[in-house]
Amino acid sequence: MAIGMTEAQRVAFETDGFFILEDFLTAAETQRLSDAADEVVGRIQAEKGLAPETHFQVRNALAQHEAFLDLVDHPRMLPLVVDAIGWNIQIRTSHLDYRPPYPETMVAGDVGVGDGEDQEAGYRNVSWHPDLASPHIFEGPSLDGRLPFMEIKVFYTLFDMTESNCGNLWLAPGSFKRTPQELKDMGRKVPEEESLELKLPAGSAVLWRTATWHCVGPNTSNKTRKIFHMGYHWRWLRPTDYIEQDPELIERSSPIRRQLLGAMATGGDPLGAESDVAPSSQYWQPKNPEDVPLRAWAEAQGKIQTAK
Ligand SMILES: O=C(O)CCC(=O)C(=O)O
Repeated sequence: MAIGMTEAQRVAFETDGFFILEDFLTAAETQRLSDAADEVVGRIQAEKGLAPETHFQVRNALAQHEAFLDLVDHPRMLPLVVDAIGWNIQIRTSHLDYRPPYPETMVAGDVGVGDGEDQEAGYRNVSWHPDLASPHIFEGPSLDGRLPFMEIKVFYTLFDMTESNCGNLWLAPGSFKRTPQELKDMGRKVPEEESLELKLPAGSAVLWRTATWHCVGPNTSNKTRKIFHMGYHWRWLRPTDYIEQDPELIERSSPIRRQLLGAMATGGDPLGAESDVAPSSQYWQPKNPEDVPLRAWAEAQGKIQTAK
């Protein structure tokens, strides 16, 4: 039973692989996140001596600013996340992408093909791809060559992305049901009629299956692309951005946030109560309900919904 998702959103998620929530964040939330992006980027630029026009991405960005951390369990997004992927979850990755306008003389390649000066200049992630399909991850044996459902991300726009060619995220609706091989065979060119350039106001959100083919368009506008992705996957997979989050961060987090940050309840042994003779990863089949407080939360939400 859905605790947050409408029937139309469920159908879009199953059919297209995503649904869009325009103006999801309040103006104050968007401003706080946009300011946080500037602050974090400014700090990293200063620390690393990067020029202001450098494009870069910050991973495990949730640990860089409280505003980003607060997106982990955003009260209006969490029900949608749990409806999409369940309660036995944690953060796989959180990333901020900061992409200043291209230099005026730069000639962008075809959208998502990775053949232009922008690609050569290191503007990463422009090419069409599904996530998790590299030879190291899931290009192993599979029943029919398709990717299993492994994760979702929530994409947040922290700048006005309503125009074309301002570093828009492109998605190919329904492509999570197609094989990565098919995309390769297409020369990584997705026909216009099979793709969608997202044009969204600041503060919008998109909940999407990351097996959906996606790419980032060029930024030939005069504004900086500032966006955030929060990725959720199952606790029995391994995160990419961290092994363990900072103990101080875990210590001051609520139980649900702790779970999402990949931690056990305080004092819990990750290998269970009989770890000496019968170790059993509590990331697989948690015995202590305190290790997965999101379950009780989801059940309580369900009851509240039913009672209405
Ligand atoms: O920056 C973006 O919006 C997309 C990034 C991306 O393609 C990825 O992380 O796989």
